[in-house]
Amino acid sequence: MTLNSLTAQQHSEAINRSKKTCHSLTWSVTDIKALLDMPFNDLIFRAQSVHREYHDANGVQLSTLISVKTGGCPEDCGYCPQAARYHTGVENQAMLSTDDVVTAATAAKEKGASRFCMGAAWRGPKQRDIEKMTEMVRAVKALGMETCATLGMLKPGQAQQLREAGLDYYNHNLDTAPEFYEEIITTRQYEDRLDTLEQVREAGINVCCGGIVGMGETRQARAGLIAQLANLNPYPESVPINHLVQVKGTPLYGTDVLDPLEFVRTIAAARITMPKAMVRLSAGRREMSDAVQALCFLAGANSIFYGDKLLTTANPEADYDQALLSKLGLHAL
Ligand code: SAM
Ligand code: DTB
Ligand code: SF4
Repeated sequence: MTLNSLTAQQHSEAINRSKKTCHSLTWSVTDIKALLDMPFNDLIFRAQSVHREYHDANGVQLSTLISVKTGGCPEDCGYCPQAARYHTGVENQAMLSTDDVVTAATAAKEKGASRFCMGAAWRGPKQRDIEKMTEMVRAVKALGMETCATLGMLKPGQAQQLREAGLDYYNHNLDTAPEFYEEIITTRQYEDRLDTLEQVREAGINVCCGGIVGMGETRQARAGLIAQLANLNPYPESVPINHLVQVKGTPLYGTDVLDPLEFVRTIAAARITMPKAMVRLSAGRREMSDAVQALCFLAGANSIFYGDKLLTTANPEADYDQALLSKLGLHAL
């Protein structure tokens, strides 16, 4: 039986079975492609049904990002404005002080963010970087916020040090399907990413892992990305779905822009296949209409990046987002 022919009740029974056995459902790429191929209304209805079974239907979690070390990265990620080899106009900035980070986190908390995510343009942190990061994590945690970091690949022992400092989440994305990956990044392998994710898991840190759509991939490749994420055992607690922000100077600048409804479908597939996860409508919201964002929430997104800036590119102004949430009757979690 294909997923297309599963009734909503059968689907819900399958999920209940998986809850009882504590195993994550395994999803084939074909299953997920079948979801993405569904009539739009059926797909959204199914995603919204799953969403309501597991989550507050009108709650949205707010995470604020800060770039603690900007630009000059040795990697070649084809989407990234911070790669040293592309000329994007991003100014390199040495590591921020813990005081600067605390000031920004305090402001984010006052504006309603519950989580503060610290990003660094590294291939991976060196030991002295980990020492500074643990200091920042401790300081942000002391404000009563959830902490998240995205620092690149981790070496053995580093995740443990971050956990001991109070790190709640580590963000490390698979970015795309394995078969499309080499078109985008050559300086680190898919396996390297899976290895870092395993270390994060083993250290007892929640996993935040997702990808980017709109990089010229096929629908089949979007299904492949979701399958990789959904089949992680257990699947990530937090799944950021980024829409490519096209930055002049990066190789992906000028890529044909994805139909926004394909983005919404990807969110729905993430929600259906990872029912308990927080699905984050991530980069690319500034270029999205309110109506498309509303469809993403209907499809099961229940988290956003909140604050005027992502890492180096613009995000909607906090006041704009507050007005959007209010217009949709959504509340911050
Ligand atoms: N350097 C670390 C790493 O790559 O693991 C951490 C920071 S990196 C900027 C975090 C994630 O941001 C990337 O994995 C990618 O998914 C996302 N990202 C970067 N540039 C983007 C862009 N232009 N549009 C959408 N997402 C982007
Ligand atoms: C994620 O998945 N998206 C965020 C966060 N994790 C670190 C980053 C988006 C970056 C967009 C490009 C920029 O602002 O530099
Ligand atoms: Fe470096 Fe991360 Fe950007 Fe890749 S995504 S170039 S690793 S900062």
